[in-house]
Amino acid sequence: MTHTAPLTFAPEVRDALDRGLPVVALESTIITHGMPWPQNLEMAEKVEATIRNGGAVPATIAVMGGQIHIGLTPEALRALAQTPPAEAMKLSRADLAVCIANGRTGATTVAATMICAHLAGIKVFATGGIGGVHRGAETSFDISADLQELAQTPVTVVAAGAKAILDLPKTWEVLETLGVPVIAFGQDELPAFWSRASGIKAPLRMDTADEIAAAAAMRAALGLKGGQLVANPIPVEAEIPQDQIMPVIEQALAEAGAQGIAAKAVTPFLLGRIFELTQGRSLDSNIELVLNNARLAAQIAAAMA
Ligand code: PSU
Ligand code: MN
Repeated sequence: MTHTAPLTFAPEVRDALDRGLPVVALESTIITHGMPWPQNLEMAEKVEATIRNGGAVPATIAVMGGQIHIGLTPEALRALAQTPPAEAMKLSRADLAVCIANGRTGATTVAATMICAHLAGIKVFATGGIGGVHRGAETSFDISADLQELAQTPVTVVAAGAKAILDLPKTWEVLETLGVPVIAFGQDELPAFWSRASGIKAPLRMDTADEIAAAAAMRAALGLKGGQLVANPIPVEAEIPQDQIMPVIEQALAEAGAQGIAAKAVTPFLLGRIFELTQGRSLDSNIELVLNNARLAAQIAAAMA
C-alpha cells in the first residue's frame, strides 16, 4: 500500500493484525451521536468485551489529535463517550480528511469506519444499523454515504439492517443498484433494526459465519470492489415488534419535519426522540442488537483469520 495515512494502533490491535488473528472494527458515531451518556460508554465497553469473549480483538475507531486511532484505550473510550455531540464531528467520507488535518476530534460513521478499517487491514466491522435512504429522499435527496461506501470499500459490515427510521425498500433498492450483497443472517426476511421482521424478502441468505467469510474471499478473488452487508436480526427477547415501533417512528419523523431538522442532524434527532417516546426501551433494544452483531462479527473474523 502506498498510503501514508496517520494511523495510531492500539498495541493489542497491531499485534493481532501482525499475527493474522481475528480483529473486529467498531464505529464511534454510535457512541457520540447515537446514544446518551452514560449508556453509550456501557454499550461500548460491553461490545468490546463481547468481541473478546468471541476470540477476536476489538478496534474502536475514532479521530483524535490529528490521528486515526485504531483501537482506543479505556481512558480514550471514556473521554470520547463524554464528548458532547456538538464537540465531536460526525465523520463520513467527505469530512474525514478535514477533521484529521485540522486536529479536531471526530467520530466515525459506518462509511468513515469502513475507510479506516480498510486502511488498517481490518476486514470485519460490527455496528447497530447502517444509514440509508431517508423517507422523503425524492425531494430532500438525503441518502447516507454509507451506501456508496459499501459499494467501494472491501469490509464486511454486520448490522441489524438499516435503521427503521429510513425508507427501507428504497435503501435495499439502492444497495442492489450499487452491487452490494445484502445477506440476511438465519432468516429469509430482512430485519428492520428494532424488529426482526420487515415484510421484505432478503435478496440473499446465509446461516453460518464460514459462508459469509467465504463469500468475502470470493468477491476479492473475482476482483469485485466493495464490501458486503450482513443483516443480522435482533434477538427475539430484545425486539420491539413493528406494530409497536412504527407509530413512534412516525411521530418522531413528524416532529423532525415540523422543526426543520435536516442533513446530519436527522439521524441523531430521531434516535433521541424515539428513546424519549419509548421511555428508553429503544435504547435497550439498540444495545442488545449491537452486542448480537458483535458476537457474529467475531465469528466471521475468526472464520476469515
Ligand atoms: N446505528 C446506530 N446508531 C447510530 C448510527 C448507526 O444504532 O448513531 C450512525 C452510524 O454511524 C451511521 C450513521 O453511519 O448513524 C448514519 O448517519 P446518516 O444517516 O447521517 O448518514
Ligand atoms: Mn444524511
